[in-house]
Amino acid sequence: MTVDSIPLTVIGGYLGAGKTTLLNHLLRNADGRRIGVIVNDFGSLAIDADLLRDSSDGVISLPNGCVCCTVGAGLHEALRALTESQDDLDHIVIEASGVADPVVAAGWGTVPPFEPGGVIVLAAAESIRSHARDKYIGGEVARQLQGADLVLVTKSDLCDPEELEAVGRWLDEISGGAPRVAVTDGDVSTDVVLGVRSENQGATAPTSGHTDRYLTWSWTSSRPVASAALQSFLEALPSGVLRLKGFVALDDGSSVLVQVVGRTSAITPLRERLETDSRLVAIGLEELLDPAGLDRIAPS
Ligand SMILES: Nc1nc2c(ncn2[C@@H]2O[C@H](COP(=O)(O)OP(=O)(O)O)[C@@H](O)[C@H]2O)c(=O)[nH]1
Ligand SMILES: [Mg+2]
Ligand SMILES: [Zn+2]
Repeated sequence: MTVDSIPLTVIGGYLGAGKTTLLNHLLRNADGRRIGVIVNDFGSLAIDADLLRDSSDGVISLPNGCVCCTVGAGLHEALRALTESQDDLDHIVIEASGVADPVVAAGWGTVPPFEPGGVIVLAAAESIRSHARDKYIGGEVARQLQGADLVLVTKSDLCDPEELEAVGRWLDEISGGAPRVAVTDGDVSTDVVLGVRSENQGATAPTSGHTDRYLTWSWTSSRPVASAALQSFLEALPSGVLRLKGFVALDDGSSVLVQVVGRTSAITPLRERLETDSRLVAIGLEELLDPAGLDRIAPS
């Protein structure tokens, strides 16, 4: 019996670009496809995997490092675990961490029975150009876009049409003319995303040491948090926090999802599930993030 090969699609894009939102949309619109998912969270708490488990059973978490370098080898184990638990998978999708080079992650994963799917790179319309100009992170952001087989311009709802057009032209230049689609809240056809097949094949070496530049901070608590304390914490967040996310159990018995991307934060009630414990994870550049400072302002 021959085993059919399984396409492996990698979703990349900088911290907060909308990768998990897109993946959730794909899983909820799978139309009968059996999709296995591997989520690489840079921090130690697997927040995204939990968000995706509400939409799919086949989710494996690869936390605590970056899939293009430090946990690259762990990807093989995760792939094996997925195919062993589900022998009829049609497709595998990897959400790379926001700092990963998705082309390198795709190279790691392309071993039989897997074949290259596409490298899909998300670019948040309202921030991608300033990120690319940033002296600390610009190189990573550009590298991600240069490897894209398809660029999805996310958060297009936050830009006016002229701005969107200018971002589009800029993206075409940096991505070398990769096809580009604008999306809002991950709303794009599953066929379009999973139908992409990569032209770059084979392994590529990661840029050594890029993860050393980032620090993560995590916080857990079994004590319910007052809503006002959560608000004050978010307002006091230092600018060194590039991204923060997690679940918080409030003292009124409800639970919320907390999302911070740059200067934007959102608190959303969790309806599908109640958390008894709170857990937050943050990431920032080593030079600019002070974990002890975050410990001091964290809700008590
Ligand atoms: N306005 C807007 N927000 C979005 C869109 N897509 C995602 N977000 C929000 O951006 C934040 C980060 O999204 P997430 O999918 O977790 O990004 P990831 O870090 O790349 O996985 C969340 O608060 C999302 O609700 C979009 O198209 N428009
Ligand atoms: Mg994510
Ligand atoms: Zn890496």
